[in-house]
Amino acid sequence: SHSRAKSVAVLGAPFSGGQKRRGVEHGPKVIRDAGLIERLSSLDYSVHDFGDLSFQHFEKDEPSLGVNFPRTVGAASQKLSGAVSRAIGAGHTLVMLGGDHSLAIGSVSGHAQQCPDLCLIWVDAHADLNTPMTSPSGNLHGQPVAFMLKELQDKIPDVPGFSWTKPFLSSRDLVYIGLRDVDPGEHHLLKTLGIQYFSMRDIDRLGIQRVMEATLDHLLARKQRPIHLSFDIDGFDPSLAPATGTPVNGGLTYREGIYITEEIHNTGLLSAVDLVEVNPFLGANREAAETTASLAVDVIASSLGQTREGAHASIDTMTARL
Ligand code: 6HN
Ligand code: MN
Ligand code: MN
Ligand code: MN
Repeated sequence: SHSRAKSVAVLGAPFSGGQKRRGVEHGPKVIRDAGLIERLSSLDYSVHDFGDLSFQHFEKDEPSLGVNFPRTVGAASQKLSGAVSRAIGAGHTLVMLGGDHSLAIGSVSGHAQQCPDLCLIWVDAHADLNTPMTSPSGNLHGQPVAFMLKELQDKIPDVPGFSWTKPFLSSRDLVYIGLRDVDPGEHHLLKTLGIQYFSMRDIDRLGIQRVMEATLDHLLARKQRPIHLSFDIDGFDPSLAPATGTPVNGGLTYREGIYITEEIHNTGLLSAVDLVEVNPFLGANREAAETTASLAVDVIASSLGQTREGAHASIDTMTARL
């Protein structure tokens, strides 16, 4: 008898309160409609679809300290954090479908509850590192990393809705890939904290192969530990991922994006992946939304072992099927 491959938990987070454009709460549905569950099943995972979380609605959620919808976002991330912690604790590899990127406060913290030594790879056009004080928009999807970093503990005020969480990640355990729209306050923090990042210019200069070698070396050379991949679909070029809220020209090619996820899979250490910021209301037409959702499925499948070169079952498995 052959042992079944690992199990994947799929968890939808239909949430948009981290920014102001409606539609991103439909991300989980369009990504499922693009065939996610079937694709993962065909990779020989046992897939546990936990469905979509439902989030508390706050009648009055006035901005506080310049932050928009603080209680709504805080409560959503708290709920997600618990669900992610339970799924990881039950032994699943977690796939979180957003929703906007503020959700990462919940998913990464829930993962860290089970795996305190995790490291974080953040693929994004943006650094999402603003503090409430540096944020140009007040939107929490531009701030999740700041809420995670121990080094920024003193820089985060007591925002209503966030008393449940405290910083849990060291800045040396984080690598960014794909940056090309970084706010001045974020750039200051990247430099003063010495965070490892590879901007699109760095990818132009080094090539994606050396970028991934350096990324994995930075995070894993000292010790092997679980990886959390937080993948914002706007890391891709808008020609590939048009249906997203804050597109920025000059993004990842399809091949660069898939190379990133293939290399992460090949470590054998991927423990959770977020796929966020797919907004089917945006983009020129319905096809734009479908293209973007289908790209999201490719990213997740590749993170979990789908290869471009193809694959075959082991001799043992083939004989067992005869
Ligand atoms: N995202 N840096 C801008 C802000 O509002 O802080 C944009 C953030 C975008 C966030 O794409 O997840
Ligand atoms: Mn982004
Ligand atoms: Mn900007
Ligand atoms: Mn983001």
